[in-house]
Amino acid sequence: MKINIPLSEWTAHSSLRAWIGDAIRKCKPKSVHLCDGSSEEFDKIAAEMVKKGSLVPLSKRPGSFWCHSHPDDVARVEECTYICSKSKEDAGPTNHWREPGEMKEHLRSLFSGCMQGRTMYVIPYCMAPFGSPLAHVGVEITDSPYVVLNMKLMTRMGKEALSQLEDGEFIPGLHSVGVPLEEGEDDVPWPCNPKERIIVHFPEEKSIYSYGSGYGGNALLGKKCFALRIASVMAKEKGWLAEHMLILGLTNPEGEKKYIAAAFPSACGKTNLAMLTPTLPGWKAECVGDDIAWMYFGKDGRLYAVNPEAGYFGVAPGTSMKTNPIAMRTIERNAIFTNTAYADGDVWWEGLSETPPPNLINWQNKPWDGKSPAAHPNSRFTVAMAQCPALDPAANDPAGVPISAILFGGRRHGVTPLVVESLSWNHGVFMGASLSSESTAAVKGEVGKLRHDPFAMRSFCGYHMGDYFAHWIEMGKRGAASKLPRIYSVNWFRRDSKGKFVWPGFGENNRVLKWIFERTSNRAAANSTPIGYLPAPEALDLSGLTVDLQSLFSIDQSAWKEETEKLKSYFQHFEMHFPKELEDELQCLEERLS
Ligand code: SAT
Ligand code: MN
Repeated sequence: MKINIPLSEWTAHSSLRAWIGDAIRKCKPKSVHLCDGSSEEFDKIAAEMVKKGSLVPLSKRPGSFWCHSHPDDVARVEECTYICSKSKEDAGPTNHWREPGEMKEHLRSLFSGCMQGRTMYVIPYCMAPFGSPLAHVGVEITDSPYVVLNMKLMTRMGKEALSQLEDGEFIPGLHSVGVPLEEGEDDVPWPCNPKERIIVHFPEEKSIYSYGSGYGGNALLGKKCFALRIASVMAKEKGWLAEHMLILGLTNPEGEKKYIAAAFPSACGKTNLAMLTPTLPGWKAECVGDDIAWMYFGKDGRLYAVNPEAGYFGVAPGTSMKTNPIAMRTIERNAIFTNTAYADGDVWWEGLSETPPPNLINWQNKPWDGKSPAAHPNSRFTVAMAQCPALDPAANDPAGVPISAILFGGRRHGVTPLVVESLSWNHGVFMGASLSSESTAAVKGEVGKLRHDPFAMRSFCGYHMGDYFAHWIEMGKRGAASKLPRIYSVNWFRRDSKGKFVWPGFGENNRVLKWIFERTSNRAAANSTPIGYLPAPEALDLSGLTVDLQSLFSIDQSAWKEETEKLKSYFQHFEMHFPKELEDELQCLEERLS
């Protein structure tokens, strides 16, 4: 077995060395590469992948590559994602569970010899800015060079992360595509093993195992596995929050700046909102993060947020100079495109331009038939946030940014209005718990089906969701009451009777954010309704825009009564774990509606 540098030279950390040694004995790779995170390393691995046919360099985008996956490895797989806490009760009703000992046995047999004929890469990475009170180091062992390249773009990866670790604790993540190679056997461009696919978390020992998939959140273990599922457990234990939220800085024409965090399910426009181009004169928006926020209360009693990631894994289809010019400029170079279409040295996807370029190759590397989607609906770009022209100056600040407002949003064609302000912290927590959204292509399965997605964390909470709600209630008591962020429910996706979107969205969301911005300084008017505070007429800046306010804000009493009935039966899943405070909120809502 070949190794690029002796393990003892790479790290002095004894339990890290022991874990790597165990993984080598178990997985039996042909060679081992201990990563340093340098650009030379990135270039070398990318060149090897190009030679093998796994990546195609893009002549029109410097430093960028196109890549297409196996047709059955295109999204997160919730049905094979497990939280293996000691007791089943602790995983709660939103997670799949198996007894940890039994699962360990299964994993032992899966991983045994699984890297034969392949290189094992060892990737140290740091989630959150170096020196942040929330910064944590993870180490991912993988046999996928694609994962190494993506982790380099998405996280603070390499030597510096390793030196941050010193002799401290790290989150181990073992990943394999699950396709050992016989001596002399040829590899395929995208090895994966959909039949044996499994993603497992042990919340007590804080470890991650992923087998059989090479795609996105299944394989880039720093993202959903660590920064959400494992981190949510750490946050509960230590009194902070790990959330599926973007973080955005907003400056008004007078130069006053505030930060907003917003939770939306996967593929519901987080990246677009995080990179918003304001349409109102004099407003400026800057991006701290587009997917995950780690938040804690500072000594001053305010809630602070850091983005644990250092890059974006954004949905490509629909991204264009019209919808998200900031993202378009971010991905002009040094980006990896997975499952988009390809033509003449560049990538293409539905919505990028009105007419597709000639000689288009679809996401499965076949000439496009002109009918089926050319790019997979969950095709993605991976890019370092350092390239974002609207990167917030505080994006790398170890202390994070103070949060003035928290938004919860779903994709709903009816019922929930454009924007509602909660009556209190607990009512806001109730809004988060009540979130439902129509399903998207980010998850394997049916698209467009309404499902409960509390806090947009349905797939990402590493423990009992009822206890998670209670943790949010508790957190409200930790901050200074007058400094707690206000909480809002938003819905950009309401449709009229003909099925057309009523709200233009994208940059025009600036108008909703302006109202929220001013509300948090008590400068904008609101009307009290049974479901919360709605903007008073005139308080929402609609200058130069014609929209049907009635369709955006109407509260259909009977639809809301039905909604509360559905919530009541959904919340029963959480049994004794469902906090009393939220029961009270539900009851008060029912009373206000009657
Ligand atoms: O989980 S992924 O990182 O593949 C994307 C998402 O679903 O948010
Ligand atoms: Mn996400």
